[in-house]
Amino acid sequence: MDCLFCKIVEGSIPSKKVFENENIVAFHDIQPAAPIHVLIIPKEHIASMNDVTPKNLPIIAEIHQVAQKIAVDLGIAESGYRLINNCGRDGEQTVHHIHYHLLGGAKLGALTG
Ligand code: IU
Repeated sequence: MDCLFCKIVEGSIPSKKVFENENIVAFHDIQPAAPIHVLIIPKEHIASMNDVTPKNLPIIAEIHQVAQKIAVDLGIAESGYRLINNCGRDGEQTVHHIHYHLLGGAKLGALTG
């Protein structure tokens, strides 16, 4: 499958990983939108939020636990952060392997629509 994030999971495209276990990989975004900008992805290819099924829910839940851990490890748990999923065209999803943006390290601007 020609999926950039599957290649990052396999290691054929390099990334700066901050976390990895049997289900999940997290790595620094190449174009950070905040001082800390990490992408958290399941190793399994799920194209978008629209494709999450009951079978996938344990991994989606685990992504939240991983986000907590990374926030602690990177020192932003107390100051706060955002966990964002972009879905589809209007959500400006550009990579079609579900991913969660963990953003922090500065006071973030208001969400705009
Ligand atoms: P989006 O939610 O699909 O818009 O986010 C995709 C993100 O993937 C975006 O922030 C990119 O900077 C990031 N990214 C990356 O980290 N490495 C890459 O090789 C590519 C995109 I292409």
